[in-house]
Amino acid sequence: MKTIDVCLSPELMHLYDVRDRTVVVVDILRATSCIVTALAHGVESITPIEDLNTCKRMKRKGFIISGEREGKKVEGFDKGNSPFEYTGNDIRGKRIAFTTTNGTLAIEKSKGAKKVVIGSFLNLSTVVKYLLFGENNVLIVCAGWKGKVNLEDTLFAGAVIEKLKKHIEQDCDAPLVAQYLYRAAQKDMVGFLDNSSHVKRLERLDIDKDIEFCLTQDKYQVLPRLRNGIITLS
Ligand code: 3SL
Repeated sequence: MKTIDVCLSPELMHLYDVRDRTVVVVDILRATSCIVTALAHGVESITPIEDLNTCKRMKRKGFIISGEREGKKVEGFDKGNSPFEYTGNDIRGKRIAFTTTNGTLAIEKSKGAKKVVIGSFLNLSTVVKYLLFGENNVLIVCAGWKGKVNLEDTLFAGAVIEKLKKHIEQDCDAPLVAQYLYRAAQKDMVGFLDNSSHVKRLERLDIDKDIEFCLTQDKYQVLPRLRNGIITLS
């Protein structure tokens, strides 16, 4: 039987050998939710970039430059980190260079994996189906917040594990932690996350609608994959 594990923070990546695994990177609030939304709405590709200035320079190469620092759109950037900015016709067929505080870092740290896919609640069932039929062991990499664990990414991991529980063996206790949390939260995820640190941070930016949107399950049936440093659907 295949196995699944959960890396609760990118700081713990050194504990995992990902060379033979499929990695699912998740940053529910809000980077991977934005990536899934953008690709579902016709973006050609997303290039995740760790560093702000490198991302800025991509403008000259014809990219839409986007992302956040401290949750806010960066000065001079075309777009920020709200999924609602990635639903319009203006992004159709475009290439996006994307940098965020935690999400793009988690993607960067996952690059050595056999396969890397992008997960969110928005494409939960599509991710689950892919993992179910894939041959590799699985690692879910939670982006967390500046190296610390967060609730929303752990809940996503729990949701995946709950759906795969009859088909995949858990590697250690982190998947169990995630699964138990998800069971406690699943009936009212928005309420469950009310006291979480990132929801509080985002509330200060007055973007409750982003939080609700990012917790919506199965709005899209897309599977973004990272290949050669670029995320696409093909
Ligand atoms: O850290 C990240 O990658 C972001 O998604 C954070 S925020 O939701 O834009 O604050």
